[in-house]
Amino acid sequence: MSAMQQLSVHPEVADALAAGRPVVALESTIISHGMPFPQNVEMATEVEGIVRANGAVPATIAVIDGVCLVGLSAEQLHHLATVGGVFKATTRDLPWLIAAGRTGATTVAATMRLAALAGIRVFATGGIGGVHRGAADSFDISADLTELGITPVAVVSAGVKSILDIGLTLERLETLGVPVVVNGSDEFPSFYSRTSGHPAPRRLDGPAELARHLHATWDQLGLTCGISIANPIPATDEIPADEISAHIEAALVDLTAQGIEGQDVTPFLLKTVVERTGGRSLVANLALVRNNAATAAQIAVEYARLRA
Ligand code: PSU
Ligand code: MN
Repeated sequence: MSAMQQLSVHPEVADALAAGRPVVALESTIISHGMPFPQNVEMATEVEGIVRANGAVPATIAVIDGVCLVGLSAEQLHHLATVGGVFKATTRDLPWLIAAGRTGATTVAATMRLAALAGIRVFATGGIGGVHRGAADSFDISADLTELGITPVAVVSAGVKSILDIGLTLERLETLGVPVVVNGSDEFPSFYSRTSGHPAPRRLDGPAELARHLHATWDQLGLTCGISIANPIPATDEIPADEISAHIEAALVDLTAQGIEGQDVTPFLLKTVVERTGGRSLVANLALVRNNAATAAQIAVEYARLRA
């Protein structure tokens, strides 16, 4: 059985791909483990609309009852946002979800892999995983980075949250051969803030230039890696780095105190930061996801033009 047979591609998405029209993949861990209900389902629905308004077809990716879905119906999206016991799934979890017939929300890594299998090249999310602080002892490095090294999908994010070690994450991406390009800024952004103290590894300005990078990477050079596109949060929505850092430090203390480990680490930190900022971080999170969805759709439109 081929990989494609375990993949259920929504007809609208399949039609767009067959015709070479732009499609943008969206992840589902942000829905089930990244934001509380009902903001999660509102965000997911709104973001699909933003992708459409910018000329591309949205394809939210998840696994329901062992079937890998590329493009969800409104009912499936609501199911995923509300039902209990949804597994957080990275790439290595996909075979288990299929074999056991279970339901899982896909991380950046698993979403990239399923998107690539379906033929989707552009993906919008909030933030990517990376090298955790203290990774020298915990070895905790997100499989998102591994996937970026081997799977040809461009991931538009707002950079890396300082719950992670941003400098080590950038080092790891360099080692893995992943291009890291910041859209319209000379500094790598840190999710809530436009700044991080780390310079942009590379900079390009706007969707047309970014689409040329996708074209050069895959079509002209034949590289097989992913691309990390960091899209800084709009200035009007940002939370200054020094304001958010106290909350992040406190969340990290909570993490250690409660002995949270493994794949629960990132969801715990995301939830704790939301609680500690009294929801302010959620407002910024929503704003940057909207911004990334628009940018990703514009890149997908320009890239489809280059390949036509
Ligand atoms: N960072 C965020 N928001 C998120 C995530 C990370 O700011 O929702 C989610 C994404 O799905 C990402 C995953 O792929 O967490 C990474 O988890 P881990 O660190 O366990 O690899
Ligand atoms: Mn981890």
